[in-house]
Amino acid sequence: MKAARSAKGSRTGKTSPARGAYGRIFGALRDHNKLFSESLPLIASENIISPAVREALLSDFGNRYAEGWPGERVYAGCAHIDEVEIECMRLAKKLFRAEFADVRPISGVVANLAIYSAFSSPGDVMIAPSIPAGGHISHGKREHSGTAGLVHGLDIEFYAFDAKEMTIDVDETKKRVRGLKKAGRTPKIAMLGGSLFLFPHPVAELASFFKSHKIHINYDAAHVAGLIVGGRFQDPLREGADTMTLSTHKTLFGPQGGLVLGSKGHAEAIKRAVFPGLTSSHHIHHMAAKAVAFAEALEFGRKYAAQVVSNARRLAQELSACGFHVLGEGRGFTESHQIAVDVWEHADGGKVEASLEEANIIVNRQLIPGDIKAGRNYFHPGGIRMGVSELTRLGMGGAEMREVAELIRDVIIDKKDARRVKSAVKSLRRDYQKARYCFDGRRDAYEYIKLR
Ligand code: DSN
Repeated sequence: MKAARSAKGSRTGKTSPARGAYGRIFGALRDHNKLFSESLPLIASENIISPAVREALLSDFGNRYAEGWPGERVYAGCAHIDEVEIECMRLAKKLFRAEFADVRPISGVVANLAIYSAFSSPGDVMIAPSIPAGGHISHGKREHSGTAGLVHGLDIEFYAFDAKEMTIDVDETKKRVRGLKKAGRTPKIAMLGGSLFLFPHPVAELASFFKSHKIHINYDAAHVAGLIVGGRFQDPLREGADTMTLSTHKTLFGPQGGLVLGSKGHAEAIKRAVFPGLTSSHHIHHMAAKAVAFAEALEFGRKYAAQVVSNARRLAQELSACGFHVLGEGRGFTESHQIAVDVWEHADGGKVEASLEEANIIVNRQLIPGDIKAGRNYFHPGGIRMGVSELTRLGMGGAEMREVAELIRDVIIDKKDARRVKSAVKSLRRDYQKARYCFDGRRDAYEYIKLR
């Protein structure tokens, strides 16, 4: 009793600073879960995990090291870790129909760095999408603190982008690469895929051209991996990509983590890059949780991906009907989980993001094609981006997408009081509290689980 009291604070009953901080941390964690259970989470790079994936994340694997490859670890105690990691690799290869999978990268950025390290040297050129054309920060230039330039010393050139079609311009890109070759700067890597990603990239159209220039083709599937698995997007490894990188938690079923896929011929270079190059601990609890998420994707991925794409298209149509300028209209707005809206006529993307947040609608501002030329920057860009992966995982369908579009209109176009919209958001969310498309959905998705 005495010990318990002194752990809490002094005999005067005052709370110690440490105990106060401890309490505040748990308070914020609980509040966060509650906030997300009452919001419309529309960040395109996020999703909710199942109770089973959460359970794996809490396992003792998170306290261990397993450097190396299953069966060749440099630590003892790895028998069960090996068992799970072998299963995890088997599931990843099956899902993506790949000969080789390295499940150890701890994020999509680390997965991309593994490709840069394995297939290029500092000073080499990489061609990639610019940020307003959908590129990810890990594909970026040194002067923008992009990972490829800053960390691996790659010299980045951008694809030509067709803003009307919202995809890479094949003919102009070929011209650019020929020009680079003439200047003695043939790219070593072509990075396809990215972060603002409405329509498939022209992998098949560019693959033989790149291969004739001995350019390694990597496809960053971070955003669309779950759609690829579900057969609802393109199939980059069949279309000519040499390797594929991804994060495991956007349209896949989480947890946060990375993955590299390729053929047997790429295996040794990638393995060396991942360990010891880029990881010591590969966050083994995350690896176990990836294995669980991959099993869920194998079982439920096709149904889920079909609903995601259908929801995204419906939300885009409803937003357009509400008066928003939704990008990609000529192509039906989207073929992925994402929707991009040019909001400049209402306010800059940063302000729109903040106004929606007041009503518990969570989106992110987005640089869109034309923004840089117009002098806009990331804090005040012309667009916002939304994704429907999480709402779909919660079981929402077309009718709910219409309600979501109308709530966004209420805030941004009709300028209704955010508090009234927030209460409508909360009531829409009331019936959608469990992660669907999983084996065991007993607990609510955002339930705060107290172990103390
Ligand atoms: N930056 C994240 C995004 O696309 O939202 C992903 O890493």
